[in-house]
Amino acid sequence: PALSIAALTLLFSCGSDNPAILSEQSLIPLPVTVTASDSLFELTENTDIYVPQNSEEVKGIGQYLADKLNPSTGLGMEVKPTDAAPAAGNMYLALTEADTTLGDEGYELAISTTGVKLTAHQPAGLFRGIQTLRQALPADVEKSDKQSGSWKIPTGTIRDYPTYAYRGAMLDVARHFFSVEDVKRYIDLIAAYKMNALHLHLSDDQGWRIEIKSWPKLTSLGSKSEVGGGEGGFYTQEQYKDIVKYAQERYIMIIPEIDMPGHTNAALSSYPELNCNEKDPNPKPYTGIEVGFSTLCTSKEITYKFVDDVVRELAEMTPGPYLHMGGDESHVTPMEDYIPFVNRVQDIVQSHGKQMIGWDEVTNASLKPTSVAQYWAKAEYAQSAAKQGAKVIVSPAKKAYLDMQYDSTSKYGLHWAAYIELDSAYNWEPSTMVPGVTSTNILGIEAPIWTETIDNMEALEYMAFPRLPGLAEIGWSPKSVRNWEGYRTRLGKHGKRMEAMGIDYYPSKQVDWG
Ligand code: TNX
Repeated sequence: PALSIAALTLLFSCGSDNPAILSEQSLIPLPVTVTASDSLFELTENTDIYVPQNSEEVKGIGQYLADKLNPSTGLGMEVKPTDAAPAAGNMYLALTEADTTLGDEGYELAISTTGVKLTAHQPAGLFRGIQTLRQALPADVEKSDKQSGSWKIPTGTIRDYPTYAYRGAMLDVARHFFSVEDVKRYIDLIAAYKMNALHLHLSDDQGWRIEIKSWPKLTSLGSKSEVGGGEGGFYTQEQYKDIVKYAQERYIMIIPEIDMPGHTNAALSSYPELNCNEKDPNPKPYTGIEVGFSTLCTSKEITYKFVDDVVRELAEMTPGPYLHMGGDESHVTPMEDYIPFVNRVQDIVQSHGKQMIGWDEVTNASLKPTSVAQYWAKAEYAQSAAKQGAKVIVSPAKKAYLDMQYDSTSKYGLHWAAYIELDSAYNWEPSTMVPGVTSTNILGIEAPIWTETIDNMEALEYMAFPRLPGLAEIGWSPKSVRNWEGYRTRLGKHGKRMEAMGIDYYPSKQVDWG
């Protein structure tokens, strides 16, 4: 049967970045199900955003939506509490007690000719659904100043929920410091792809980036260096709490990392008593990019006083359940010292009511089932975590490291693990990456970015985009709906949207950017 005249008219009346068919929108991550119908809903001057009367939280989410759409559309949408479904022409956010199958982050987005209805079991689901709604609108909606044009959304219904509970990004603010504003921008970018965790690598050999009131020299001395000799920097506790709140409003948890016992030159040079006083009793600030040369003195009691104070202060200002204690590349800590150290750090973290995450080497110690190992290099460490009943965050350096160069011509980045072009970053599956580490062992995936070679947002975004959206899709979308060819096509159409978002992405030749 031929297309109806109405459908044909619709097909030809819309710009190519906004096809009239919901299932042909370049949605990233791809939803679990998309059922398209062949009409459009148009936002107009009369459109408002209705929210249930009884929920301040949903009202806040409605306001987030209004703040996203109003600058570009100029439609001045208002958030209006109501106790019934609104009249035709509006948008409506609602929570459903009954639809428990949507889980903590799932949503149903129903777009009809009479309006938009977004429903979720939990507020986080509404927030995730709004990200889909943004992508169903023309790309220009992402611009920050008023655009001409009409604001049509293809009709249909999307039911969607994540495959993995944890979908994170990591930002190394130790090698090069990034300001609070930069971190907020990165939070906004990862939120658009439904990620729900930002892991901040807050300390390393080159700098200590978080105020610890009981050990003030960590920042008065230890924050003033970075790779290449720049001025460094740190977050005050107030600034850190502000980042946490900003992330929370986007249903993203902050996971602070203090790396130990290695990667600690900044702490060791601020407090020489944390050294074992053997070869280098008073290390200087470090601005190079070597790894594995520093260690806390694991045999001194003061080291555990230090760890306890740092963990206590971090735990007090971190609402999420996890603290990341590093544990990677401790090449100068003998294994017989490393193991009891990690075990004791794990107890300290637990005594402050948190769960420990560590890089995969921590599986050499005895992990509690509440602890999490972050797989980055060694399959047998991930397997050991699974055997010990601990969960695994999957972030293989050769697939998920956003600081790896795309190819040998990339302006920034390293290539010790691999060159990672878009197809390589996309074409892998967490549950079959390591034999014996399957979905039940996996908490989720993470896309880390180390910043030895990256010292500004443009460079950061160039390395993260467009690989990060693909990694977000691996964590969110079921394996059964994902494939490289389909993703490549969607990503091509998504280029304009990234541009509208002000993202300076890498225009890979693997993609036809249209
Ligand atoms: C290895 S990955 C590290 C980092 C470096 C990174 C550079 C990991 C747990 N440790 O210290 O920054 O390589 O790609």
